[in-house]
Amino acid sequence: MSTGVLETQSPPSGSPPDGSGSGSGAAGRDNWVIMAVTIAAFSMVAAIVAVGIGISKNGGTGSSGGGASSGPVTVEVELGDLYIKPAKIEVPAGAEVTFKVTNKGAMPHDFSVNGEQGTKMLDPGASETLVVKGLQADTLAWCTVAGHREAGMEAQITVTGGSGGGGGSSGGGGGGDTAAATGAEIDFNAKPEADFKPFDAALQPAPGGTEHNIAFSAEETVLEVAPGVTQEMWTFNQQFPGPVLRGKVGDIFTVTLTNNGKMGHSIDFHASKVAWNDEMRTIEPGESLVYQFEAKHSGIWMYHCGTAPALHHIGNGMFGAIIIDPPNLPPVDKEFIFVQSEIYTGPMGKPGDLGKMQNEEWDAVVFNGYVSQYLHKPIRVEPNERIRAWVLDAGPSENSSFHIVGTIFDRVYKEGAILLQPDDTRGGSQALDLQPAQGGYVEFTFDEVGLYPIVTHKFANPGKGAIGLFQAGEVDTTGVGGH
Ligand SMILES: [Cu+2]
Repeated sequence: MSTGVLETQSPPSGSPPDGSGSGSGAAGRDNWVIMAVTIAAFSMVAAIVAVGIGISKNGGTGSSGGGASSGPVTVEVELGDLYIKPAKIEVPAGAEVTFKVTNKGAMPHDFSVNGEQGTKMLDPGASETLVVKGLQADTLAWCTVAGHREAGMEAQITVTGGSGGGGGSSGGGGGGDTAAATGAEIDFNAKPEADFKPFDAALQPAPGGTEHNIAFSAEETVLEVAPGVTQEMWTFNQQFPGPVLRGKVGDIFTVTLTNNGKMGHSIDFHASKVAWNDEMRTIEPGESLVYQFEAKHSGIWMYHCGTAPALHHIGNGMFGAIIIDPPNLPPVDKEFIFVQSEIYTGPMGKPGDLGKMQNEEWDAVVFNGYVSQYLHKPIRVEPNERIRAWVLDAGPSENSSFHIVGTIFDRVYKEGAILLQPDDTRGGSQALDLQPAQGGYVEFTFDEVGLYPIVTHKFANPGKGAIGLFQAGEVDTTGVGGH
């Protein structure tokens, strides 16, 4: 019965793979970054166009309600994924208003007037009648499920007649951010603070023993995801991505998940074969569950929160990698891990924007949870070392064409199979292609002292943060990305 947490990768507060600090202007690299930034600027124009379309699409849904001058009024309200109909409601000042609210969506929603009076959380198909009396000023109503309001579940309530609009809807609207707009903006040229510590990409070997007992805490954690940009990430053990777990085929993993957060969460290990309705069930704040499985197949697997809407929980950072070593995995000099994912910014310090996630409008694509972190802190290795890089595409929606500029992969493993081995009869490989929730590894050496960019060759994305550097040997890096 071995206990203890598996070795885990550090979050951005861990130590860097190797000090190396800063960098400098190898001329080729500069051109490369200029190219990436140019591409980023171009794609930003595309994003603006897309947002424009989104706004016009969200236009009013017409109004309803409003009846006699100040007699009782009934308003039928439909909740869906993710809208409120009608989006504009008119009621007479001071009237008794009966909202007949029905959830026609596939996920739970509620309807809260001004954050003060509302229905209970309504399961799909459920209805509730809500009576609100004496509204005197314009106000808003919304769904209180995290992210739903930002995604469009907000209705305007206009009060007609009476002493008039103006005034603060009794308390200024309590809910804080009225509209998420476009979320926090990432400056891809900004540099992190001098004491920035990247997520440690160095991967440790699997610990000994065949049984692994692991404590996981599900909770919301405000983290920096780009220089000066914080988001409320939904995390395992306060990390984005979550801890890296490792073992071998036949090992037993016993994971105790405790929900220390403020909303329901769950966990789904792709490395396991267990019943979805048991181990993967959602637990409420304060609850725990034990998720035990035998690792029957090797691979690099995704684990993630699967609570609805899973897109929001994954898009907000609730995932990680578990590596089950293939039998006879050859020794190498160094191993690293890169988990690629997108970031869809919400307002500063708030959760990511579900509406952007639904439209695949990511603001950034990152390796190990932070924009361009290994550009700022290159990963130090030595020439001619054999290096294995494990890669997982966590998505939730974007694929990866993992590539390292200046080398060739001579051994490639993807989704449980060796695709390529070093051999005089075989060629080389330039990119590992992964769809969301797929993983593999590549092996390579660097033949010369110098800098080697790490990218996804889906070239809109390096300019949005999916870029880093390996530094092979002593290189004058004054000025590269750093300080
Ligand atoms: Cu979750």
